[in-house]
Formats: sequence, structure tokens, C-alpha cells
Amino acid sequence: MANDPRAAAHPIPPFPAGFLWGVSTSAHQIEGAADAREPSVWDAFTAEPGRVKDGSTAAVACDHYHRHTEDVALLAGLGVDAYRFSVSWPRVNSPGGLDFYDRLVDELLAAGVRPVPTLFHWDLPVDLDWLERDTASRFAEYSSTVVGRLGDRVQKWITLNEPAEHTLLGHALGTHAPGKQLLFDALPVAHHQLLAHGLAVQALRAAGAGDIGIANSHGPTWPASQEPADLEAAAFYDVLLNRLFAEPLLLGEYPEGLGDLMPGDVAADLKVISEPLDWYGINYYAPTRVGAPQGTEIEFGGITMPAELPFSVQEIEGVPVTDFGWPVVPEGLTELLTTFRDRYGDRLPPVVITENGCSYEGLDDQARIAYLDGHLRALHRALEAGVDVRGYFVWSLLDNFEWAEGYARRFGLVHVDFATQERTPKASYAWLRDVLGAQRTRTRG
Ligand code: IFM
Repeated sequence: MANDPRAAAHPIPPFPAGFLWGVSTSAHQIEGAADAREPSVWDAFTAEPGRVKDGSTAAVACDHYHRHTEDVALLAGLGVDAYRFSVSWPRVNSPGGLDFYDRLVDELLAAGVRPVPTLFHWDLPVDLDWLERDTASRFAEYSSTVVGRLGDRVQKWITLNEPAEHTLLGHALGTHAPGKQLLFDALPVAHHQLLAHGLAVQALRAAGAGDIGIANSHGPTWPASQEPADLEAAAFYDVLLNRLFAEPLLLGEYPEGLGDLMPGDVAADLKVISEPLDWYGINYYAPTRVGAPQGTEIEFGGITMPAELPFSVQEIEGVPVTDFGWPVVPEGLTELLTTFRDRYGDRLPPVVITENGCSYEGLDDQARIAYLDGHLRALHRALEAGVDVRGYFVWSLLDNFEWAEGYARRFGLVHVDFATQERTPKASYAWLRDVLGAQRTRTRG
């Protein structure tokens, strides 16, 4: 912990033996090699002028497809137990596409790193559409194909990444692919992804997989004031971000009133959606402060929110922000986890933090160290409060293609020079390596 005197003075408390430490990435954001796969909705979206802020595409990204050996060495050097990556459905649809993941899994295992694949991280094949129910069945077939090839070596599986963001940003607001602006008509997209998740759980179990979770994004929703209109707007936002995606999975029901808005035989689908999970993945970045609608369009965190939304997202004052402008609120992680434990009790399986991280410039990224340090302590407080948390993954191993922000946001522990593809570990990489080393020493002793 030589890089952070404060952390050296107060080491992060020991996490339980067997706690899973990892880092995360996703296929579209790092792989490149777009010519060795079919196109996804993100290829079509980035080809439209003005969709990505710096006009870039992920055609090359971090060129991980060709540089995976170097990247696995970085993982081994970091000393993580596990690596969360995603499998590109459009690549699996291409001849030989699964060979890449086959090699990657072998390399990870040889390096002592457990592979944790996510089956869908937003790069839908371009000819598919989550508004169509059939996409859920297609996803289950694809999941069978992947587990059929990798299931002899992969134990831990993630079905979907952040269906909330894919619904909201991709289909309600249109700031992500496929760029639809359907507002509340996007709800079937949520339902079909949840159904796809449940069908994929069945497919994975049928193939003998036994350690299955999802990566849902959640965060506390803080009302802008105690005025009834603000409380009501914040409660509604909490439904959209948290309850809509947690309750069908954990309780087998939609929050009140939403089930009626979903397509198909919702009661039958909910039985599939609520297939028991071995663990529940949470991606946490920050709380959201929400108030009554202001009747105007709002720009927030790089997203334009139309005036007709029944809430307004507002700045959280008095806290630091990342270079992306996102508030830094570690205690929000403790609050989120204790809230989930209180809400769902023993219906909540053990939790894994499947993403947590921040965008900052620079190689000597002391601000990222402070962010991670604060969040690990906050996570430990949740453990002390009795929440069953089993793992923590940093977003992200590498600087990468940050969706509509292009390459302007740097979430990596490792800097990537996108002109030369040179990788340079940042100060936070060394810091995390030392933290993990200290954790192992202490849990062993
Ligand atoms: O880069 C994304 C990732 O793809 C999903 N979760 C949030 C990250 C940071 O925005």
C-alpha cells in the first residue's frame, strides 16, 4: 500500500476467507476485432453520426481479441481470484467465434484466475430486438451453445449485465444502442430480458452449471426533499431502477401496477424469471437524488432526460465527483446492501458486487485509489451489519470504450494508449495488488 499513506495507516479490514476478488470488462468495450464477428446493435448505433460523443467506434477498442495473453498476464500480476468478462453473442454467431473464449478460459485457468463470463452485456446481434419475445428464446439457445462449449471449465456464470440500463438508456431514452426513445413503451424490453435471464438459468442448469447469478445495477434513491411530490418521484425512480429488476427475480412478482403493463402471460413468465439464483450480482456506482419533475429537459451524467419523465434527477451536493461527474458516495453502498437485506430477507441470495469503479484521468490515479478504498470499507461495513456478501469486482481492468462517451472516460486500473495499444498499469493497479496481498496474508493468518 505504498501509494496511499492513509490506507497504509488504516489497512482495509480483513474480508472473510474465500471472499472472491476480481475485475470486470465487457466484450464490446475491449475486444475489437469487429471483422471477426457479426455486427451488433452497437455497431449500427456508433455508425450513426453524433451518437458517440468523440465519434469513435469499438471496431478496435483495446484489441483484446489479439492481446488477450498480455491482458491475462495483467490479471495474474494483479493477483485477482476471478475475471468477469462478457461473451459476445455476435461473435458466437460467427464461424469459430467460440474458439476465442475457449482459449481465453484456458489461459485464465492456467494463470490461476477463475473465468466468470457474462452472457449478455448489451451487444445484441443487429438482427434481434428485445421488443420481440422471441429474442428471449434465442438467448436461451445461445446460452446453451456457450455453456456446451465452456461449461466443463467455467463454474460461475452471469446471465445479463444491467438490464435496467439497457432498457432505460437503449430503449426508453435512446442515448445507447439501439437508440430507441420509447419512454414507458420500453417496458416490454425489461420483461423480455428478464424472461431471457430465466430461460438462460434453465439452460445453464440443464447443462449442469451450478453457480449462476445476474449483474443488476442498483443504487439508493435519495428524495430531493421530504415534500410529498419529491418523495413520490423518488419512490417511483426506486421502482424503475431497483424494484423492477430485483423483485421479479427475487420475489417472482413485479412492483405493484407494473405487471399489468408487461406483455404476454406475465404470471407464467414470472415463474421462469424467478428461477432460484445461487447469488445476486450488484453493480454499484452512486446513489441518485430524485425530485418531482421540473417540466424541462435535464442533462445529467451525460444523459439527456426529456421533460415528460415523472421525476427529475438532481445533483447531490457536498460530495466529490469523478471526472465523469458522478458523485462519490461510498456509504451509499452500505445503505444499498442493508436496504436490500431488509427488503428481501432470506429471498436475497448471497450478494456479489459485480462492478464498482470510477472514471479518472492520469496514471497516478490517487482519486481512484481513494474511491476504491472508501468503497471497500463501505462494503466491509455491510458485512459487519450482517449482509452476506461473497465477492467484489472492480470496473474495470482496462480503460475501454465507454459506450456513448467513446474513449473519453477512463475506468481502467490499467491505462490503454489507444493509438499504440500500450498498456500501463496505473497507481491503483499496484494499490489493489497490495490490498489483495494483504487480505490473503490476513485471512490465512
Ligand atoms: O462501462 C459501464 C459498463 O459497461 C456497465 N456498467 C457501468 C460501466 C461504467 O459506465
